[in-house]
Amino acid sequence: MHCYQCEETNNGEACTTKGLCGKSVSTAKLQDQLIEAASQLAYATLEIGDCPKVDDLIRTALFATITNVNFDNQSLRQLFTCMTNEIERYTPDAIPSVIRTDILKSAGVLTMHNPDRRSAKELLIYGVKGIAAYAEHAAQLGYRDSSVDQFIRQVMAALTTPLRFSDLMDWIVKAGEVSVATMALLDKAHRECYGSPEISEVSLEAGSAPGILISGHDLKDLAQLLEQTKNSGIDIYTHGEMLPAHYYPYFKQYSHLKGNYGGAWWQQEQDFSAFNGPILMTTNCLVPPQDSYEDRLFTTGPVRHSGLTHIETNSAGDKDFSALIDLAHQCRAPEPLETGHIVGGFGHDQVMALADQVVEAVQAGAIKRFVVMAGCDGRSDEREYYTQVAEQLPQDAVILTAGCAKFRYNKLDLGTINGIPRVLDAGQCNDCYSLAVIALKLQEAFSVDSLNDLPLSFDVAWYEQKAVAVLLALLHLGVKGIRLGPNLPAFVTGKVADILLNDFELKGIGSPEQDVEAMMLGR
Ligand code: FS2
Ligand code: SF4
Repeated sequence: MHCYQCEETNNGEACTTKGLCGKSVSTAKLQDQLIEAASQLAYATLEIGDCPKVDDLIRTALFATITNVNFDNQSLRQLFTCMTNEIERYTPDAIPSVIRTDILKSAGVLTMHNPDRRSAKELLIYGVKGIAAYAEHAAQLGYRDSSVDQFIRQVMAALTTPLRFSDLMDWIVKAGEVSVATMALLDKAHRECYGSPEISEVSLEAGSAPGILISGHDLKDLAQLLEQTKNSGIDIYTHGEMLPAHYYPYFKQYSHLKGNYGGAWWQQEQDFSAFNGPILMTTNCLVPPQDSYEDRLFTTGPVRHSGLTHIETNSAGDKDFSALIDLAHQCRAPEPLETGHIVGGFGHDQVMALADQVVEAVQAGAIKRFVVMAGCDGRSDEREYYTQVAEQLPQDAVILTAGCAKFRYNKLDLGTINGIPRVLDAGQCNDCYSLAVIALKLQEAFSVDSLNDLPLSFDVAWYEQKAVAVLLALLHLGVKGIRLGPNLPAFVTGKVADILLNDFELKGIGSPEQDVEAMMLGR
């Protein structure tokens, strides 16, 4: 086992015995094999043109290997068998046992010996995993972009061939472009299905009826759960990355969508224990469950853990949540954790509706700087940095956020500027796309040549591979000088680090005081 794909990797180097996320050696091995099988399948099918079945399989395999998604060896083995069967179908002359031996031999990070090429290869794979996850969410809603699927297949196929360092860097650059396109596709899917996010108050209070808690990123699962629990006497609460669902007009028709419960993903052990009712995890981030709520925790979609009940999709593409609903009727109401509400819903359409106000506030000097503090949250105490930055930014700075990073500061009372809240939450991590659209609109409004000429700083928190896709997207858009923390990726080393740090001026974080001062000076 050599896994260093997330920010919490052991000692900032690699998890080699057991993941800090809970991933076992055997799971890590199966996931490495799935990545290799995805490459081989991509290679075998490169010439067949559009093939949703193959693309779905490759996306599913990539998504299953993202941090905190799949801890279930049995399902990983099944997926591996599906992939090898498909490879055999498209390479009828090959001997099946040879295909499998090849995959097992080539799987794993350390099979690439050259450290620079290894770093570039892993950066590329992690970016593609993030792209695959966002593309999968869009596909679930019926939105596909064959150029995204083609890219995933081409890049995975290319990884089976001997690539030079410069080839890998070219693919990485292209991945940034495709990442923007994929997030745009998902943004379109979400807005067309559920309306454009709008300013919304989200309650943090627990009601007296039993509830079901839904976490992860999949809005379609939420839509089906809300429909199936209408008039049932059960309240629905969102957790973690499902919080932004409250910003969509579509979900407001359901009065039993009660509010948001708890904090970011890594706080789920305490939040799920206190919730008392059933919990549905629709995607990452799953933490291996505690006994106190294991029998109330269900998974669906890409997320799985041995011992947990998994809700499958039926042939009509629907899911039956009656097991959760029946259980909810037998459970107590959630323990109250918090009071009050939070405000969010600043997707690009909503911010553009406020554009005149925003531009006026900048021109009048009431807003001096925008600081993008999007990304992920995580367990480490170092992430307190983001709370302190939010607190220490002067009153004329506005924070633009998306992703679960916001849980470090979205409940602070940071006030407003001319009626505009100082924390503008666009939504989930994929809604970083909204932040890019907003930045591009600001560039237009202020007639500057580049995003880097705007009063805009980036202080991004990362944790898993969707954040890598977002980072590549920002680099593709020409953003320079991004602060990335709390620690730079362990997989970024040697020549890759040189390019990111020198050409893109990527930097690590310092102390909150230093960084706030530097950002306000545009550095
Ligand atoms: Fe947060 Fe976790 Fe959103 Fe990441 S809930 S770190 O996988 O996808 O952001
Ligand atoms: Fe370690 Fe992160 Fe890999 Fe889990 S995903 S094994 S914590 S590096």
